[in-house]
Amino acid sequence: MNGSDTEERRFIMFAFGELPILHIILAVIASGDIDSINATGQTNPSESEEDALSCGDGEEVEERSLFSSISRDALWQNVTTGELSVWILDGSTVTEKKSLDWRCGAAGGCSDRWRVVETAMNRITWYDSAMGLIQDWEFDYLGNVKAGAPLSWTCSAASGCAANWKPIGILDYQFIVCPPGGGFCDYKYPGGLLWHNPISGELSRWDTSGTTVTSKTPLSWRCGSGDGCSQVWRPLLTADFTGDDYSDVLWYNRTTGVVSIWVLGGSAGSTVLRAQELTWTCDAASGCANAWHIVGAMDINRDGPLDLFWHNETTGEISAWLLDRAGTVLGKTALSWTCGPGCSKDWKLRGFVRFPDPPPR
Ligand SMILES: [Ca+2]
Ligand SMILES: [Ca+2]
Repeated sequence: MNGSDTEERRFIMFAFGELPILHIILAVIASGDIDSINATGQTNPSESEEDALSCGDGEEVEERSLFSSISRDALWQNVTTGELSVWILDGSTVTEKKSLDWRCGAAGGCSDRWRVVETAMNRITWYDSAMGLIQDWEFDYLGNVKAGAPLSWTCSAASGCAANWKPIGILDYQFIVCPPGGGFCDYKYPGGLLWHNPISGELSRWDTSGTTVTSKTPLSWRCGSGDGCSQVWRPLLTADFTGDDYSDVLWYNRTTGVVSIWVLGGSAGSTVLRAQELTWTCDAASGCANAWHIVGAMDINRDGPLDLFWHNETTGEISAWLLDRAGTVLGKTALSWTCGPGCSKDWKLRGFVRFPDPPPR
């Protein structure tokens, strides 16, 4: 990002900050498709709710690294009941849990269709592979959820797209405006969404402006089945591990246990500059890869670089590898609460969010 981009985006942000932007968003919420991920049927918040949620002048957060460090709470989904619950974290200490008022579970078929692609701040990005929709939920300090409009492009089963392409994560979050009273934050805006085709090996970023997809750009490297890459490597998530505001792609080879980060850059954030391996591994031979799986990235020790989180569903432990920006694992730390067999059967850790603070009294 260069200086002129920064200024332009800041201008756009403040211009929108003076408008009742959520009214605009709510006016274009798609109708029927939201029902499938909204067990309470609240597809259309009342006018009074819209008023309460409108963004006014806000706090500006522009650094991706800061953005990452403030997504600090753990989001859980109960795949049976659909409940969404957030562990509020103070460092590695879980202080309490809070619930969202919408659900997505097996009842009604929601969790069969919709899966979480990304979590960040007070936002959950879902993908419905049947209809091909990418759609956000946002929640406020009370856990009240509203759905945004879906992206303008889809990747559906009917078109054949969903059989070949998988969404990996959001790219290049830039600006966030949060109202001072703890309402919904406004994003200016995810720069894109990364897809992977494990057959052809292509990775493609949809470049987005708001919820409009403006173009698509292939990454400069591939990982497909022809050379055996996609049989052993899985792209698990996108996040900025190097602290340069460009999202990177995290890959895991559970056989060898190697975790590798494709460091992205270039003018469009689509050039793979290098692959950076972490200094610790979690392989199959030692039993590690069977016991542990990667659940997200978040800066738990507040030193800037993101840390990589793993969940052991047998012991219940949720443990982070503490990273620097060169891929060195400096140590590990575990959350104070666990989710073992009685819990992990139904509850899945989907990533990290920031539960908004309540308004000042
Ligand atoms: Ca980066
Ligand atoms: Ca850290």
